[in-house]
Amino acid sequence: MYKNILVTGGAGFIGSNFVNYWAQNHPQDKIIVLDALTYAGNRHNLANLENNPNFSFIHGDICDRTLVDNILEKENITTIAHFAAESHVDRSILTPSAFIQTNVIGTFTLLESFRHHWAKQNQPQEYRFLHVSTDEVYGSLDIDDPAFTENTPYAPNSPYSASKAGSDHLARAYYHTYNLPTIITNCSNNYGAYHFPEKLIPLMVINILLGKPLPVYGDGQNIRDWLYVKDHCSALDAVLHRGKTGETYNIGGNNEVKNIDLVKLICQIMDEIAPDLPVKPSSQLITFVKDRLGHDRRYAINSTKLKTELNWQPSINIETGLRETLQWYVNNPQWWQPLLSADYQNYYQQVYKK
Ligand code: NAD
Ligand code: TDX
Repeated sequence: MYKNILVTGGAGFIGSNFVNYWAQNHPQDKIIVLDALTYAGNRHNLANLENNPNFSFIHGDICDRTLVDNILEKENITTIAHFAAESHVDRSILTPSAFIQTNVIGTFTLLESFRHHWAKQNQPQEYRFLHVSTDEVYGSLDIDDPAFTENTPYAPNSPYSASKAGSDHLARAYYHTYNLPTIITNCSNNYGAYHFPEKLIPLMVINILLGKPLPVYGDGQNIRDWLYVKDHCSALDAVLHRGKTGETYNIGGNNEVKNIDLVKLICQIMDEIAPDLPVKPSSQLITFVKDRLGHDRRYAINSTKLKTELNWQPSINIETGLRETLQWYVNNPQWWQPLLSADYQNYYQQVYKK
């Protein structure tokens, strides 16, 4: 059966990669993007689809219940893929309230609206509410701890991860209480094209191109499990088509890397692929700076469940995916240059000039 799929946050990093992926792999499905176009939303990410008759874009807020009700009814939505969120940990430390509003109240609004819509259609079994979440809800691992599984207790440590944990609990409760067909995914750190400059990888790449310092927090020994964004999209495809409602699926890249090693690898690849760098070797720009407050030491995802039950695994390792990603930033300065706005500079000053 064809889907009418509402993608919230579809103009952001992962959301836009997902929309582009979905249009390519499921061209008969209708895609409706709902996005508030915050600083992190960018319509250019969806430029390829502007003339696609099965794609439409609605500029609006997921907290607007009337708007969401109207979209679900008018577009006869069968599936929600919910990406919209405030997503940056450093911003959640500076201004947590937006995280509670969008991540908790926004998710609640969508769940309520979808519940009523689903009930009006006599509770079709094939409807889905896919709640896209993060490994950060599980807290921080020590170096020898086993990776997070779906049964790891929640222990969020930042306002961001606490707000995502709250939204996960709501999605879970709506299945348990109303039998609403929700599925939760908890994914590790993504990287790829259209990643907003504030996040580690694009920030390092852009600063190398501009000859600016590369700020590594604390001792640089924190570990993240990196997943290529297109592999995240294929995992969500597997979950939407073959996943069981009421379940949680962990999605990871099986690519644990220390921040400092990742930054050095980025420098090495950039020295090879980028012509005329202002500072070369670019590793000279690495600068250790004050640590992030409450900085989680290590994340690692065990995605055995996804592998064994849904036959999914990542297709690309970090070296290959990183090379492709870095080349994309080198080739597309017209995408990232306008994002380094006065507002962004102001944010940058607040985080890095403490
Ligand atoms: P992002 O910040 O790049 O994009 C968020 C998008 O949501 C933007 O387009 C923004 O305009 C939109 N948005 C924000 N508030 C909104 C609102 N109130 N109403 C409508 N739209 C709104 O985020 P991302 O990195 O693409 O992350 C997408 C989702 O995946 C998030 O839920 C995040 O928690 C989760 N996630 C991200 C990662 C990662 O590494 N980036 C890893 C795991 C999970
Ligand atoms: O300037 C920096 N220097 C630095 O050392 C920045 C921006 C980050 N870091 C460190 C902090 C983290 O240990 O790099 C690591 C990665 O940082 P981010 O890119 O900010 O990602 P993280 O905090 O791990 O969260 C990301 O992955 C999980 C996404 O932003 C979240 O939305 C997702 O849920």
